[in-house]
Amino acid sequence: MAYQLPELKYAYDALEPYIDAKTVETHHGKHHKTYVDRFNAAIAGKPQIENLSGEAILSDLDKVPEEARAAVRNNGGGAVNHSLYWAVIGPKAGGEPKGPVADAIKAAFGTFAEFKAKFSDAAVTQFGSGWAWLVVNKEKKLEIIKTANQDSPLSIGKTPVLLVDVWEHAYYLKYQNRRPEYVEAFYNVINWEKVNELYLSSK
Ligand code: MN3
Repeated sequence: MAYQLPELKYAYDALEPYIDAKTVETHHGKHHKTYVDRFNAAIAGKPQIENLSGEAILSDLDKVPEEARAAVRNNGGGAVNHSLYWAVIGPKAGGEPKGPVADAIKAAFGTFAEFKAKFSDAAVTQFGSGWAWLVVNKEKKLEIIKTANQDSPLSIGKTPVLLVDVWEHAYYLKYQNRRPEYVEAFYNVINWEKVNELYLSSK
């Protein structure tokens, strides 16, 4: 069963003015699609992995035959990370979290403002391409991490509940080199209901 490019649940322009339509169209239809296609090519004909979910494969890269491991790590990461990215953002979103994840954020970081400062710092200071993440760690606590390239927290035993793409392709058309402005705008499109759902299912 090949990995599928998920359809967006909103229009390309639905995240305006925070993320522009052209960026969403290119990011989903070209960048994400390419990761999906290359991921499928990398796992095709490999019985150890080809019927596993993308998440299961990334959670145990040792299972991947060595000659395919780099391609799977990069393109499987690209496929799965972007599917989650589109799911945790949306129109008519943003604001402050509610429910259990809001309580967990307060427990881990003190206040929402402190969480925001730390998450933004991770996103802005990730050198080069990569992601900043809010993850549930092995102790079932929330933690902020960053990863390079398309590396997934799943590969180090952490479950993502929120992520922001800081590859230039995620913001360059609208923000050019102003990554901090993109990161600040990103809070307006976070779908906290979905983040809460991911948090609850991680426990
Ligand atoms: Mn991207």
